[in-house]
Amino acid sequence: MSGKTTPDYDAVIVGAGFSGIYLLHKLREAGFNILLVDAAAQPGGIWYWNRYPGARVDSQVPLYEFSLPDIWQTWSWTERFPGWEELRTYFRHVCDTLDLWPHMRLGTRVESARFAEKASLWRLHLDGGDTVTARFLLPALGFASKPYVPDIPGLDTFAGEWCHTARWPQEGIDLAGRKICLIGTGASGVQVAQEAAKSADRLTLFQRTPILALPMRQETMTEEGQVCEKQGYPAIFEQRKQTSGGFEYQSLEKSALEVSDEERTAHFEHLWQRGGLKFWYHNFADMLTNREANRYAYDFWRDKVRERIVDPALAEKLAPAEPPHPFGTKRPSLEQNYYEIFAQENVALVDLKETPIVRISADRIETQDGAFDCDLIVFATGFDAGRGGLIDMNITGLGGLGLAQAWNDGLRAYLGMSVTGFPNMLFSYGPLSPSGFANGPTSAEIQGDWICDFLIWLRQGGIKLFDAEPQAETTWTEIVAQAGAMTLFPEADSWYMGANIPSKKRQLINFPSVVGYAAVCDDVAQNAYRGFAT
Ligand code: NA7
Repeated sequence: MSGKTTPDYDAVIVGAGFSGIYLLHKLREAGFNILLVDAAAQPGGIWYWNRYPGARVDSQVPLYEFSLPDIWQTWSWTERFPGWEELRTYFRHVCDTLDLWPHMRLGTRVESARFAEKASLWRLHLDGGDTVTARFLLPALGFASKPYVPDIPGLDTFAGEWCHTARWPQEGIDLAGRKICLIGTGASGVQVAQEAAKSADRLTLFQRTPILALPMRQETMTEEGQVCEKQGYPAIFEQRKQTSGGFEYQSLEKSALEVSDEERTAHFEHLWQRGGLKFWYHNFADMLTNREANRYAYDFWRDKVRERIVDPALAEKLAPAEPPHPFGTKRPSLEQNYYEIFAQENVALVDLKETPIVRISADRIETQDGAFDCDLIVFATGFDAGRGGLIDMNITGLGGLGLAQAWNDGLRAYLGMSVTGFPNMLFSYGPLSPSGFANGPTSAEIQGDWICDFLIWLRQGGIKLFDAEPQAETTWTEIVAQAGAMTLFPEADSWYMGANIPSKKRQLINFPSVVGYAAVCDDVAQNAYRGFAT
């Protein structure tokens, strides 16, 4: 097979989450010969790997679903914020309805991908020994495919069980009666904590930075209710492409500083009562750009949370008087009863800023001032977001350049889709696109449509090779940095800034506007795919 110049497939997609599945559907419709490969045994992407108790999405439906009429007209949800099991079932429904199964190789990991320069095609080595070739390589790995486990001395001596939230065993772990140490209080930590608190003998939560969590306000959904609601879906799907976050709502046009105290508080209260991410995305125009405006939001959040915590010392740890970082510059997760669990006798909070972890031994976690017995350690410690999964795919471009090497000095990518020196490769939902900021399905569809149109354009022109021009790549990378510099995001040590991974370059890893991004991509397409050398 090594000398072949005709590829097995027009394109290989890697990843069966929202972006990969959408691409598969669109490219097949356009008549391309496609293979989709995923290491997971089932479609669902993030919802395959994240199956810890309590794992659920924090963008509500119908925003968090495909806008394809064949899908939403034949599907109804049971909850406004569905859990991982329902999301997995949804993905099976999508694959059944769109007849995607024959084009998918699940349970198969891409071990490496190398661009064969003479033949202008990608050669992929799969685990199990197979090799496949494709004209185009389309990684669609999501931003959170590479879990991060901190390097804590002694983990290898721990005699109990441990796992990362995104590598929860498929057979599950029974939390009842366990002594659980949970490290990390991001979105995943909050969700696990709420579930574990129900039945653990002891749940000890290790917090480095308090999460600024918002009320979810979960709702059950009925089939009859959705019949009526669905009349509004097409407008919602159209609307979500016109916003910065890919939701149906946008930030206000007003500054928090130009309204009266009463008006400001009334708007905060309105958002708080509506629940979900609205307090983050439907707030005043300058909430994420002006410290004073941001401080109003933080103070409102803090006072609301403190109403739910009786012990003042605990309140100071969970909702400090002074903000740990500007509100919303780390992802505010959604909670259901997070602040109440700490009143339970079986739940304790350890503040790692006061007493850092020193080591793990056979049956405990030791901090500077204490030791905490456990038979299960859960790492809810996040991801090497944006780049981790792509680097693990061992992608090699022109001249033997590896992607890890190409990103040595930081992430760079034209339009967040294409890296110079890696011809015929486009990633969807990758770094320097809106991915981590945006509602997943909105971003997946915008990028999926654009990639499909680009491949059609190449086919029409008989073009077999493209590469991002270095200047176009540099300019886009700078545009993302400049967009970040206009916000408060650089002030937080967040995964948005790459600051959660030791040695990762500090830079904003996502573009902060879906609608702005879509406009640039449209403009590039209108101008004969400017910035790509063909
Ligand atoms: P996140 O949001 O990255 O959260 C990771 C958490 O783990 C966070 O509280 C971190 O504290 C903590 N962490 C990370 N490293 C350590 C070490 N070494 N010691 C102690 N604590 C640590 O990941 P999630 O899985 O919760 O959520 C990821 C995204 O999925 C989320 O944003 C949504 O978009 C869905 P820190 O804040 O860095 O001090």
